[in-house]
Amino acid sequence: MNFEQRLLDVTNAYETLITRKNETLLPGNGIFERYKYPVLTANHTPLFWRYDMSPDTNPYFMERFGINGTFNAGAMKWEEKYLMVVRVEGNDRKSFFAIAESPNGVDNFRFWDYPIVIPETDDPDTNVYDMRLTVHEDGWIYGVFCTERKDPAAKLGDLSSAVAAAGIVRTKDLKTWTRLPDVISSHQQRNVVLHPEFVNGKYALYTRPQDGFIDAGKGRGIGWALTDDICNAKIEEEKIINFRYYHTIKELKNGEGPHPIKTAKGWLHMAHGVRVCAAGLRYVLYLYLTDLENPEKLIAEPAGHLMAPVGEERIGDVSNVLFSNGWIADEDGTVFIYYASADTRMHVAVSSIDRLLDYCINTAVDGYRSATSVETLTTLIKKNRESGESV
Ligand code: M1P
Repeated sequence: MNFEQRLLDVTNAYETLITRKNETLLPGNGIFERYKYPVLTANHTPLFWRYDMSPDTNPYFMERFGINGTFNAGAMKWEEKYLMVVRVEGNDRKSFFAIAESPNGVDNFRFWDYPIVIPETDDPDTNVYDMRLTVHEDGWIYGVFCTERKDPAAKLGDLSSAVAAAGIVRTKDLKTWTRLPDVISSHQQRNVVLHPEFVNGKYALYTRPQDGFIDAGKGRGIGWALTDDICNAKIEEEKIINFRYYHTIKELKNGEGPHPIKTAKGWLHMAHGVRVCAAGLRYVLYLYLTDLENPEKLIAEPAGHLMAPVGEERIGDVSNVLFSNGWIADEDGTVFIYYASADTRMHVAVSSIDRLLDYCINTAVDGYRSATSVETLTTLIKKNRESGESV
């Protein structure tokens, strides 16, 4: 095998992939538009991460550091570029964070040269993932992520049980990140998100209390907690603001996505809901709206999911999963929803604040019974039939 030829072939394939123009999939459902191609895959990671580029030490030009997936990315706008802080997972199953940027938000994402260095605490993290970015009104950019460590109480021979907690880093330049102490909580925590504004002079956190590493257990949904000091964050009083319900898309568990977007009609939230079925866990995305003055007060929640996995999105390392912890609202109201499929790759869907609010406010709520769904549908059919507007 010829080193030079492989280098050329692999480089050409990489450049073709990275510069491929993305295409909107029309007509869509009117609420958002999906795009044809994933915006990030393992193959988008730089060749100089995966290959030793020297013919002397890598004569076969083979991968030396395999990348398994690029998913669950936080997102923000930075110097007119669309940025994702991506969960990159190596073939060794360890996740780390790396930034990828695009000039337009839908294609041409390129990784920065180096991954983010997350300083460790005295209790080193085994795995870190799913960072939510918050540009807080205190002037810092925060990254709140899940830090996972082996369960010290695991039985002998149990090499799976783990403990999840919320880690926090902050930065002003996205290059140097300072680690703050992990959030103190009496529960395991994942999907902790920092609200961008002070509430009653305090930092506000969206939480997800869980009894075990996977199970929400008695945790009844997405929580809300205030803390005085983000440098010693503590979840004391935790109020559930978005509940799980029997026979819904979130009967097993749910979790806040990125921090909510502030709109004229309230805080617009995206979250994931999980149910269990014969095929395993099914993760979908849903929206809800809370009050502008009291972000913990629910004011609207359409029934069911906004997005569920379709086509290729259904397949991957953890099939049947859509997960989102990043979105960007442009000044003109365009919303870029960055979502991962099957713990494998990143996609984008585009909508607008107006459309997402319309969806949130004017879609019927869940009546929790088949009969109430039939009532909702019948009302719509009658309206269309009687107005003569149906085709
Ligand atoms: O594998 C699906 C998801 O499982 C977990 O989600 P949750 O926090 O709701 O339990 C996380 O590990 C997430 O990263 C992953 O995508």
